[in-house]
Amino acid sequence: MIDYQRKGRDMTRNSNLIALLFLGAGLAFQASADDSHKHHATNEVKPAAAASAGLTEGEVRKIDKAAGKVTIKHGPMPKFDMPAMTMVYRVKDKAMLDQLKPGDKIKFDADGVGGEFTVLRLEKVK
Ligand SMILES: [Cu+2]
Repeated sequence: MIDYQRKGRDMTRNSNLIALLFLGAGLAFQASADDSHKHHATNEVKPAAAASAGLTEGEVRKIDKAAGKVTIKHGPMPKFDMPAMTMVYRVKDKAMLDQLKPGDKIKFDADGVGGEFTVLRLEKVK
């Protein structure tokens, strides 16, 4: 039992060492990576634009009801300084997904909730 615990600690230490070794390479990779989705990581909100931005147009691509997530191909979102793209959003309430199917045109409002982009409001466009 004691031997097992010691072995576990050594393995943890080795993992940390490996993580450190790769940290430099990781940073270099990030710097050169395509930054088209950079804004997603920073979760930056521009308060001045948020109030008047209104709803964003989008099209439902994929629905994951169990996870409470929806993939939306959306137009530009000035409030997040986000260009048009396809991305996954959480939904505030899983029931919001009941009325949706892939291909539906929608208008929606989203915000950063707990570090994740979350759809707060959503309506279908007829
Ligand atoms: Cu996006």
